[in-house]
Amino acid sequence: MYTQALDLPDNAAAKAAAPASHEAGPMARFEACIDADGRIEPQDWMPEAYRKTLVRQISQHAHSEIIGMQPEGNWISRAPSLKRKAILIAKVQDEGGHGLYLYSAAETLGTSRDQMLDGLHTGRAKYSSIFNYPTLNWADVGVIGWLVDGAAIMNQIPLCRCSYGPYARAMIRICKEESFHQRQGYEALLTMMQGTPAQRALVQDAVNRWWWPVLAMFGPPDADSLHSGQSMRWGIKRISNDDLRQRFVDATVPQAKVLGVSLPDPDLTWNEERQHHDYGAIDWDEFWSTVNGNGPCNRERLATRVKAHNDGQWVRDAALAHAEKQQRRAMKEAA
Ligand code: BYC
Repeated sequence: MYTQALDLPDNAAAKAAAPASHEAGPMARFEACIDADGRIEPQDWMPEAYRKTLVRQISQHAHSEIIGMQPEGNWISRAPSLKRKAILIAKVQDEGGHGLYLYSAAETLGTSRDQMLDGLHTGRAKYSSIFNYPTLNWADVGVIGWLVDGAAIMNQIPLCRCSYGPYARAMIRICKEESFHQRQGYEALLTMMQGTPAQRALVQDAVNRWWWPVLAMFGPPDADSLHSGQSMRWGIKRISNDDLRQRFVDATVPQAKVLGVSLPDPDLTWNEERQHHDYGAIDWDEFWSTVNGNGPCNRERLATRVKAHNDGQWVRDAALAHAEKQQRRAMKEAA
């Protein structure tokens, strides 16, 4: 359904194409590797700005995954059947796992997990705007799968070809899991749409509330996107915010038809000349207000996260004490 190719370039060939170390400085080798579509690995030299951009994007991404556990996690105890509960638990656990792969990928750039979490907990670091919206009814869980995970896959498949190796490799597994998430959401909604008029109304209500925040999730328009130009030159981002948004709209319109819901945009029409759908204006003031901490659930999300972290302190203390004990025992045996 979201079919940008997953083909990966031949890294050995790209590295071989880079000038040998005696011929060129590290910057020239880095640029040659990027130009040849190769992978930069943690031990390779890289410009500080490239490192900083990656830490920013990967840590924001990791924060989004773990904060993203909350809106759906709120429904685990209220899932309508054992089957739906089991699926939802697995999905929310997957999001936690994605956060862990991503923190690990960011750590290879020399920033510790503690530093990254401190940024999140003190409100200095960003996470995706979308997770600051509430999940008001059960259909919201299906709509998050269909639209939020659908948007995430659209954005993340190109990241499987990101120039930084550890991030690209983490994204391959994440995208496979996101694909399951998207399908389970769509299937849950199809089931509700075959139910009672009240169930259909819940789905339509959820679609009406999530549609515009999901479109904003791809980030500001290209003309206002601070980082896109440089990130695309470095092969971190492969497709611009607006192009991904357009691909998402084009992929989602037929899915909405099959589902039997309307999308809440009177300006949504097929443009024969462009061979794409036109769509209405996104409320960027609302987006920036949410990104800057004033969305409907920002304070609640952050407070829940900080509390979970503090409540888990004893687990980290116990794990450290256990590791120290094992190390002492190993040293005693070796002596
Ligand atoms: N929300 O120059 P731009 C998931 C910020 S998790 C908040 O275009 P860039 C899932 C941006 O950070 C989904 N902030 O930036 C989990 C920048 O601010 P800073 C998360 C946003 O980096 C659980 C400023 O706006 N996905 O799928 O080139 C359950 C200017 O933007 C947002 C990722 O993180 C936003 N929506 O492009 C279900 C994917 N958009 O840093 C699902 C990886 C923009 O200068 N990230 N900003 O302070 C990316 O692909 C890119 O970072 C973005 C932004 C497309 C998000």
